[in-house]
Amino acid sequence: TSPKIDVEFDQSTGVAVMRLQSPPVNSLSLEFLTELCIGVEKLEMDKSCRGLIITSSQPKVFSAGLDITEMYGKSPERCGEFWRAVQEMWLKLYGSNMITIAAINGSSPAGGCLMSLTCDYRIMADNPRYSIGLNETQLGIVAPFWFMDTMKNTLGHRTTEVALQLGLLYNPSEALKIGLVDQLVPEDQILTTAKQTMTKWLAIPDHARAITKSMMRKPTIDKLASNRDADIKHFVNFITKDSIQKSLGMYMEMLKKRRG
Ligand code: CO8
Repeated sequence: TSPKIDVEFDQSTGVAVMRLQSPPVNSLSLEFLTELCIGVEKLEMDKSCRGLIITSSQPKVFSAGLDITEMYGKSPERCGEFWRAVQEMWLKLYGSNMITIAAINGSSPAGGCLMSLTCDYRIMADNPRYSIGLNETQLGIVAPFWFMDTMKNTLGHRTTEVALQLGLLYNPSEALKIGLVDQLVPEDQILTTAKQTMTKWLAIPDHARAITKSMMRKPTIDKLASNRDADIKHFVNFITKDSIQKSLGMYMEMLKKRRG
């Protein structure tokens, strides 16, 4: 199968651009997550790489979030393996020493929003058709504590509480207003803006910046890192329940119908 991630590393700037290219909607399957983690790990180990820009090569969509088919009708073992990969992605990105910028050039629900939230800075295309948010409750599922924590660290408690209970998806200007993204630009300027922003962040002594980032995020990361097995068990128990499987099935039907 063709690679789901394209990484272009510019030695002269120390900045890598990672393009998500898993048609149609960059949903996060086990295979996709595994590739993504390997890609990030490689860059992380390369001391000459200081910055990472994440964007999508699919039209209209940054990432549709977790691949729902990975959570529907699968064995508990497979669900567990999948969830470990989701954890791994979050731990790698949220804990990255690199400067990370999300260039959100399309819709970014649920896991796509989570991926954006792990970055240091978010730039979104100002297309009112695009939306971003943690919409889990709309699928009848519950965002795990570390999804919640990541959003809370960005938006604060009150806004997160409302956003999560209602499973709100925000258009770009709403997202900017609540701080879910940091900047809106016309879509064709998203990558140049991300590179310009990166230049500003690169001007700060790397060691001081990276330690500061790590100090800010460590308590949140430790909470999952020291509880991974319990979190997997909890996920598998939850997702394999008949009632939850039924909700997911209905949601997938709705996605397909909406299309026709
Ligand atoms: N997983 C699998 N397939 C998907 C997903 C997905 N997340 N999203 C879309 N698809 C499929 C569609 O079913 C459709 O398939 P088909 O061609 O067979 O009909 C195809 O991709 C294209 O989708 P659309 O026609 O809808 O494409 P659009 O460009 O119109 O819209 C969107 C793109 C906005 C991304 C839209 O597809 C959408 O809203 N998708 C659903 C996104 C979503 O709700 N994701 C939530 C995933 S759950 C998650 O990430 C966190 C779960 C935490 C678990 C906690 C449990 C304890």
